Amino acid sequence: MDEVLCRFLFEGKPLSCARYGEGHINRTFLVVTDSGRRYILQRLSRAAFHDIPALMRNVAAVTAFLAERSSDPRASLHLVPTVDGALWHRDAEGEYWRVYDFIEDSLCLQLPETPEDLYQSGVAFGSFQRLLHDFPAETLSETIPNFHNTPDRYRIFRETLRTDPLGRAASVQREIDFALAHEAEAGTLLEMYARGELPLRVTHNDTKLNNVMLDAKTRRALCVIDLDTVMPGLVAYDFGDSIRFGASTAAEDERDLDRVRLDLKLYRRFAEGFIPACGALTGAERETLPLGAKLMTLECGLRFLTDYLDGDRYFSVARPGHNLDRARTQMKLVQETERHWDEIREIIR
Ligand code: ADP
Ligand code: GN1
Ligand code: MG
Repeated sequence: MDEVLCRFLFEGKPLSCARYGEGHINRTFLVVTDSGRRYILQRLSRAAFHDIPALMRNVAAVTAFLAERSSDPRASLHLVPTVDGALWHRDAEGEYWRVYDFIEDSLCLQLPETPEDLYQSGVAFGSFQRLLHDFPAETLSETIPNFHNTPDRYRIFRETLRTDPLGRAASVQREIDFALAHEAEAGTLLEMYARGELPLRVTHNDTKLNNVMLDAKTRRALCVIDLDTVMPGLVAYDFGDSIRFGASTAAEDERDLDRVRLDLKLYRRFAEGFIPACGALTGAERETLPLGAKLMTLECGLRFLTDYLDGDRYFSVARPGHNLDRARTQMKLVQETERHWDEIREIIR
């Protein structure tokens, strides 16, 4: 680790470096230096990202664009350069590392403590969307091709099911059946887009509550983080992924499914933060938001199940069956969405 730390231009000498946060993709560390400054050091996932230099160029461009549009330095991520003036370091094993200033006096929540917290995350992700409306989208690389292409996620699922590399499929037939029974709807958003009914925007694509920082004192939206998947996309993806994670009554990996329900009060509060903050959405975009939430939940459940079948190679896991537990909560939330569909349509009228 010392070899990595000495490559970055920290203020002061690093005193400690410890694992940090609950992200599923990158390996994140908190670095504290003798000047009292704190930093986030990350080893980027090569399983998730196949062109990390291109990803880092996206992140640099988006953070610079956002920094220009706000006077508050805590309103966007800041990359710390290496001693050679680069934005990332590649070590002898070929791993990629980057450093951000730690966003101080902030909160990062795994579950909203009050509906207001989720409202604020809606404001953060909606504003992010609006601020990037004139970002030159064509300059962004697609860091994970087909990221929210749900039919393509089904294709990968079927392929994994066919090879069943660990022989796990037989033990999860119920979950497999659930996924297959929901396939028909998977392409609806992309079909609308192909018919010219929905505009392409610059979207975040990973709008979990723990990818936004709130101000610790005011609990207001401060900064959107985890910009690795900023790519052209549909607004329903960003709305949907936030609902998937934030409007649930339980954690994404809760094992007791009786505790996993969709909280419509949270659903409404997120929408109240997100929709106005986006600026002008078209009528069709607005109408697709509930479907976006359903499809993002279904897609995420499918991705967790696929990774379980594939031997947990993509998402970080902390226990055996972790990805299966996550897949099950998402499937429960899809059922919940179906059960409450009419009420949800009322919320997004
Ligand atoms: P992953 O892609 O693995 O989710 P993230 O970039 O989301 O990685 O980082 C993981 C966690 O680290 C976040 O959920 C947050 O708690 C924390 N984090 C990341 N960047 C910062 C930052 N600049 N300041 C403070 N905390 C951060
Ligand atoms: C991953 O990186 P993180 O933990 O914020 C994943 C998302 C999933 C999410 C499920 C690049 O998000 O797509 O929805 O886990 N990110 C990537 O919790 O695959
Ligand atoms: Mg994250």
